[in-house]
Amino acid sequence: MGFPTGDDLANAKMWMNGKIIPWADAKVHVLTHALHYGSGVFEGIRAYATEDGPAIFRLDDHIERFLLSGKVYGMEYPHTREELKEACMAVVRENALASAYIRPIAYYGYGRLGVHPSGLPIEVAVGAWEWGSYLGDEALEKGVRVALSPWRRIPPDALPVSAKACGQYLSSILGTMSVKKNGFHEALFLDHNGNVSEGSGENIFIIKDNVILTPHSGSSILEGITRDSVMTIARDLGYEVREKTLVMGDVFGADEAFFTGTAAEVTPIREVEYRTIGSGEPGPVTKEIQSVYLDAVRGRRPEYASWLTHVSPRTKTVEETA
Ligand code: PPE
Repeated sequence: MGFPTGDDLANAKMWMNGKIIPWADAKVHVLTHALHYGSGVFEGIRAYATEDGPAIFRLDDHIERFLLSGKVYGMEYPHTREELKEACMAVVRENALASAYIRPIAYYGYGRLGVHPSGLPIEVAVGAWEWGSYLGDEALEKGVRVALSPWRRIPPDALPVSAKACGQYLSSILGTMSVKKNGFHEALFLDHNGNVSEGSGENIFIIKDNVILTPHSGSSILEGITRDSVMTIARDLGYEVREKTLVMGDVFGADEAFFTGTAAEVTPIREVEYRTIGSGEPGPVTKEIQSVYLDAVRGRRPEYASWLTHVSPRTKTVEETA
């Protein structure tokens, strides 16, 4: 199943404000605050098929970031951490998904307009569907072609970049629209100082002389959970990993480069701004890290088992048991 459409809708389910509801009923009013001002926060989480059924990757960390993002924008969710985790499991279970992309969102709802959001309801919803390769069918295997966004990343003194807020994706939208029109798979952003920042929905890593480098948190990046997982995996494999300021010259001179993100997983970068990275093929270090990551998320690496939350089977209601 791709993004649920047509026939899928007949049975697809969403979690909204504490209840499982039909997909088609998960609606908002056009005068919802978040639609006008981008006043929402969200998460992207993946569940993978494992030998023991679907398991959600780093669920606790995603829910933690979801709560922190909300806190930045003054949203007190009317749900506990445990209820939010259960909501993520419920959408996988209720849609009978073997693997899934899970999208929690919280936003200022309908009440009145005007920028200041006081007194507005906080709506929380979670959807799930199967989402294959984010940057194209052959992206994981063959790598992607990247161009620079003509728009720079939002500086950290303009918006708190550690919060995953809806409004800041306008920057990502402008960047991808610009580079996709020219046939590239993804946009790479510079920060307000002209240093390398991140992709429209991914963090970037480069490899030079077997050392793995990635922009540090001061370069207007969302500190990705996949980025963190990959740093752990790389160090466990014996590589030196450094977070530092990177400039475009570092990217052009790299032996290898790749993107990380929940949706993009570990995607090799084969070209940036018409320049081949390394040999132009996904490099050996990238492939090694990608392979461990894709195994870890599927429960094939016992050392990373604590990153997985297995989706428990639905407990039957009293009526169903009777
Ligand atoms: N930077 C940005 C701007 C970003 O959106 C993401 C995730 C990351 C870095 C990587 O973060 P993490 O997923 O925690 O490793 N982007 C999400 C949304 C993509 C979308 O198009 O929507 C995602 O990967 O789910």
